[in-house]
Amino acid sequence: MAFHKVYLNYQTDNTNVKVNQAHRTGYHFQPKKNWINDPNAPMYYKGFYHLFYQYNPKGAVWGNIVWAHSVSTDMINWIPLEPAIVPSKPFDKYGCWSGSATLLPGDKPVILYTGIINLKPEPGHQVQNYAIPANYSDPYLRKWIKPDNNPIIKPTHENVSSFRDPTTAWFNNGHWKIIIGSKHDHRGIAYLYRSRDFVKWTKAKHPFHTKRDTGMWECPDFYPVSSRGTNGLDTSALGNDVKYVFKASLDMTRYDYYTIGKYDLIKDKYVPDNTSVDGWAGLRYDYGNFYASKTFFDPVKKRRILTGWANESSTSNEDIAKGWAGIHLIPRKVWLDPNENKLLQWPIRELENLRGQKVHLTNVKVNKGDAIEVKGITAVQADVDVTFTISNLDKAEPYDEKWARFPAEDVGKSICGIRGATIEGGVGPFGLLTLASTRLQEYTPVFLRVFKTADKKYKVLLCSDATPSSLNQNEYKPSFGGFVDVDLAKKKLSLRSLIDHSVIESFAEGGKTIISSRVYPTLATGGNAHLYVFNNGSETITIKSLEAWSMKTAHIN
Ligand code: DQQ
Repeated sequence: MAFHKVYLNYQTDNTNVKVNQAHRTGYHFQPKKNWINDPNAPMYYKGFYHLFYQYNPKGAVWGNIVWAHSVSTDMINWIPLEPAIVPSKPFDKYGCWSGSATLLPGDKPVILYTGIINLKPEPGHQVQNYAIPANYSDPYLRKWIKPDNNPIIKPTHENVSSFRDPTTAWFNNGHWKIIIGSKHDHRGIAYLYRSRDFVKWTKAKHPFHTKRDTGMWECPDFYPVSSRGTNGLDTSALGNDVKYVFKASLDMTRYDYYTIGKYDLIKDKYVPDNTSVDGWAGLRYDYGNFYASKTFFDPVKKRRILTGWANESSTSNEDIAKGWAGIHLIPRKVWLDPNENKLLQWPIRELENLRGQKVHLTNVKVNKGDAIEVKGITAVQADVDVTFTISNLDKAEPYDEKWARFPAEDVGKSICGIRGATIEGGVGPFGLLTLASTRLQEYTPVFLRVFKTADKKYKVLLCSDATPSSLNQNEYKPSFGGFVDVDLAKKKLSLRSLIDHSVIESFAEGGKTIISSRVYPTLATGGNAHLYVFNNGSETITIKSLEAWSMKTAHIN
């Protein structure tokens, strides 16, 4: 379970290690070398998108954490800048951990972040600090000042090592408000703090939200979404057509969970809807490798953008040998599904500017046992979007009602893992064999499987299974899965996969269910990688339409 590990010990400087580029991505965000984790303080300022991120300047495992900084005009191509916030003061001497940006009136950015003031108790004594730009007229915001009145928030409870990751602030009733992730025993907690001036903060009497048995809540996020259309809202937005999203990154599972709910302005509390399960049997942004994400409102295109971190699934020794670890997934636009029970997510349109050579297939039948190669694109670095039609659903396998109560981890392990891409079904498994070697010694299948309940309702499962992805025995190769909330009346299902050397991001049904997998093929690399459409279900399916593009390499850092 390599990507669940956090390495607390500092790694010695390995800047002389030769960086192995074989599994580096071509269009995903990553620095030239070394370790990265959480995205921090994404924002738009004076013509540039800013991204800060947790970075170890000295090696490919977690440690020596600073806020590295890049800017972009399209969130796909990035220009690296000097780290913006590095440990230097008593209030952040042992680390500058995650945080967020808020734009104060007059377009004045301020960053809140967690400082580590003592290595004991592990993983460190945590306080909250602020930082402001040294020069507001610099659109690159190169230099940041950490005023001497820091820290501005200290833990008031005994749990000083579980008090971190302040959110973007929102404003109402004369106060700025933020939440900070924490826990008490096994109870996950988001503490609410209020301030009139952004410097003096007071803890609210009641937590903003809390849930038993969920452990430490890292990187909480809270934001409004519109129930009318796909536009995003400013974080302070209120109104009748507004619902709210609360996300916690659960340290116990290392996945991001969210609920849709209401914001009770009288009690200043978040209340999840009864259609949203709170906790680790609940909704996930991504049913694969995706953690410590953050959103922000993009005022240029009036959308809310979500970015998350995907850790490696390789061993830390392999990471040290290759000289880097961690990528960010492609930023996604997020908005509320019209039925208001979940979010929809889609890669930002700017990504499409990297599309090159294209192939287009229509109305191709895929019979049981077929694997049809999609030729004419660079399969190792591609974007593929396919719509399948199914003429008959009668052969769908029976759905087991106990699956409805499975947390996503069990859906992946116990359904996708056991009924893999090669296990014959009725309707499905069908989908894509990505990063496949010539004789299929290696491939990562991304596939759909249709089940039928006792009362004749259909359930669709999306799987992304790393088990056959690599001949290398050392890697963590999980089977990931998530059900897709879709009405099969039209007998149509869509799947889009972004394939990039060691990552596959797959979006079912226009972004209802998403799975990101990290894989490390030994044969299916570079020009030796192939892409197939396959079907191992007894029911023939049809590729109604398939568009696939070679993706150009982005200019990243
Ligand atoms: N990563 C940061 C913490 C956060 C964790 C440290 C989540 O602030 O809780 O690098 O990955």
